[in-house]
Amino acid sequence: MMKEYNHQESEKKWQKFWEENAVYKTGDTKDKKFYILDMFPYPSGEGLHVGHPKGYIATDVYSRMKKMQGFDVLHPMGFDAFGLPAEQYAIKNKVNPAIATARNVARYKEQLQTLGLNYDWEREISTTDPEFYKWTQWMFKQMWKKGLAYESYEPINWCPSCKTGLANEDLDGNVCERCGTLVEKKPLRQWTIRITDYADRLLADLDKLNWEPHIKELQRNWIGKSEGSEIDFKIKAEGYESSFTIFTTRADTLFGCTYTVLAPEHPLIETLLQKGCIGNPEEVEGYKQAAAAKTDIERGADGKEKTGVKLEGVVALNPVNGKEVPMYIADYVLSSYGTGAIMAVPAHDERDREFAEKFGIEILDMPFTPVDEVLKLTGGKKVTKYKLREWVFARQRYWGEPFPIVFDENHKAYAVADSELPVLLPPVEGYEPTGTGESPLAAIESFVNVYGYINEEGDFVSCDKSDARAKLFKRETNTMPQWAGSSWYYLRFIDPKNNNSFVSKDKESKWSPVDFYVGGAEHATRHLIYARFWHKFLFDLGLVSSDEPFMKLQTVGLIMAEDGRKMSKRWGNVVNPDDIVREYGADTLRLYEMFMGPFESSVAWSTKSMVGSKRFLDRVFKLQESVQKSHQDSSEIVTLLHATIKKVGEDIEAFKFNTAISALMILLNSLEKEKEISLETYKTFIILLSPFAPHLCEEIWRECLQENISITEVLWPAYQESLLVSSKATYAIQVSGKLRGSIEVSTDLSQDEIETLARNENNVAKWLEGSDIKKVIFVKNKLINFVI
Ligand code: ANZ
Repeated sequence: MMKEYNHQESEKKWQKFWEENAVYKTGDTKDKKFYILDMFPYPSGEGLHVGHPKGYIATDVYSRMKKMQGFDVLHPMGFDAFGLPAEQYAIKNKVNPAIATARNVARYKEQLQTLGLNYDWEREISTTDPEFYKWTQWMFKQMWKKGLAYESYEPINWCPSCKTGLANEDLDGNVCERCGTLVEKKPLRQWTIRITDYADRLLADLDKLNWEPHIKELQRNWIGKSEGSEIDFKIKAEGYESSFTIFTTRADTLFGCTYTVLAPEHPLIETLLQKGCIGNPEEVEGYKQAAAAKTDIERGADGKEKTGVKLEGVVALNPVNGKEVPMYIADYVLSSYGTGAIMAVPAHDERDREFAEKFGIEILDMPFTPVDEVLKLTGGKKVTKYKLREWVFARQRYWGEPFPIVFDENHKAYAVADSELPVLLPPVEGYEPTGTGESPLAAIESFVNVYGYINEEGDFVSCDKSDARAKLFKRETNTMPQWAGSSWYYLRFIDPKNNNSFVSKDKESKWSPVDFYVGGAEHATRHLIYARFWHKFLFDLGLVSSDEPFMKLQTVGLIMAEDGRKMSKRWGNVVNPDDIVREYGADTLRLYEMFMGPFESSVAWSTKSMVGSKRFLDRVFKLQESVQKSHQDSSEIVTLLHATIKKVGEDIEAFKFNTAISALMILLNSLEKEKEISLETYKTFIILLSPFAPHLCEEIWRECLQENISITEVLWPAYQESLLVSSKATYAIQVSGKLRGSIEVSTDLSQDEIETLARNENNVAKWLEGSDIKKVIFVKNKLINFVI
């Protein structure tokens, strides 16, 4: 009598075995490499729920197969532990963020390890580790030296609840993406990075990338390239001559321009007010102040009632015909876009029409004039504008990387010398944000005040106060945003312990770029833009060998709760992976999450279906009872086996895990019908299943089949083309009579098996999601219709 499989015992045993035998150490002997990466998590205090590891399991399955296919595989994991979430957790729970982070990282890691994920933990990194952020600071310094990073004082988005300035990317509409509070505009001293210098390349190079089209589209829109013209308008005012430049994408409509608008922040308004040219200064001042409190998103929103004030006493001259047109200030014109001034053509522009109707301005429908003609006539020029804004890079918060910058008594900035890096984040008593626009670091004198001198390279070097060269400098006290470390962390995994550079040239050229990157779609216009920009900057310095960091990208569909809502503590519908692992095993969880539905779709968790995965694994274990060493399999079995090898390999490659698993289920059904099966066939089956259920398969491999190397080290089986099915049929798949897909299958398959395959076809699965199948109409070799 065969002994039962005990997942609790086996899973622990094999995890220990794998660790002791370092089977997950990154290989460095093969001529083929594969770098597969998960977007690393920030370790929140709540630990993982079953939704989090879906992507991790997928990269794990994929990387196991790649390794068995003879690649050196790099599959690392780390923690993005700086930033607001970690800090807020710390404040709420009244524990120092450093301590909370260490605790949360340990907890995350333990949870990930119980899932049997094959990360090379020797390469673990955390963005909060001084040995890591030393390089973040070093890279910022390079940007500063190149003039790409600069200090600025413009009004930026300010979250009154998080008490910090935010980048455009940190907003969700006009609220803070973190806490949902309406953001304000606030002038603030800050650090800014000229990401727009890279706008063109960020846009053009999207074409090189094997990314999902909708993610590329999100980036295209975020960058928002617009080709248009800049044209100068002269103004006529009492005792003052001047002009302003407008940006338009429709220079051909210039003859229809009946008024012009300046953004409330436009510098010309201030000048006109000071010169006393404006007849209604109080009204204009009042409008300016009201506009300052609104965000760009609020101001630019479609359908919002237009407001504005006419500038009395001044007019603009239309440069094509010298016609006088009135000037307004109105907040629908944004100072941050184009030139902050427009020519308004109410006959052709919806927003201008609404404004003109409200203010009783003439609407003049004139024939179009070719753009080139307009530009000869007016001296205007063609220009390109972007929606992408410069990257607001400073946060007035404690838990982030300090800047490698000091100031002298005249507020002249210097970068600190490389030998002074890292600039350590000092331990503090109170890390709550101050709300004053200063970070809590500003209150720590021992951090702020530092004696030193400027060396020959122009960098700051600290020295003792008594040193003859010593002068007092003040450190920058803002910290970097959460997105800093994650903009380059993938490079550090390649060479995590290097003290001389962030990555060695040799190792970088072997492993970079990341071949396959897997993570949440919510990063499309944040992390994925920042990291691409950062990488291009390093490329321009000759520090990395590719100009794009992530060649292929796959986003992960959410796992919803059983009630169809998002899993959240708030709804009390969270499923904890620890409970599932204990009761059903990590392999069951892994297999189930890969089988739930198409990888990119969001699917609701179902404990009942998960139990089905457990039953499947039990059947695989039991199948060994029918293994006969000398048995010859029938030709049908051999054919099916080879078709399965092909399908599982191709489907894992394409991240179609659910259909790879259904192919294994079909094979199991057929093998179970045989009285005996050959050892070779059983072994092949176990190898194909092992990326999904590594513990069970290792147990069978080593204990039951008495093999002497780990299953993680065996070669992936190859199929023989000549043994693949010759007779195939194509089924049209309908859902309630509407064609939703098709599949090609072997004619040897049973109706049940074909139905399983059809149900899991990606598009069909989407249409069936959440519905009960009332009836199945099956026409052999032709059609399956699921009636819902
Ligand atoms: C005259 C005109 C006539 C315009 C027409 C459009 C249609 P995109 O495509 O988004 O780049 N505009 C320019 N700068 C602006 C600013 N700072 N704030 C708000 N609106 C601004 O849009 C460019 C068009 O948006 C420009 O072309 C300008 O209006 C307006 F039939 O000029 B247009």
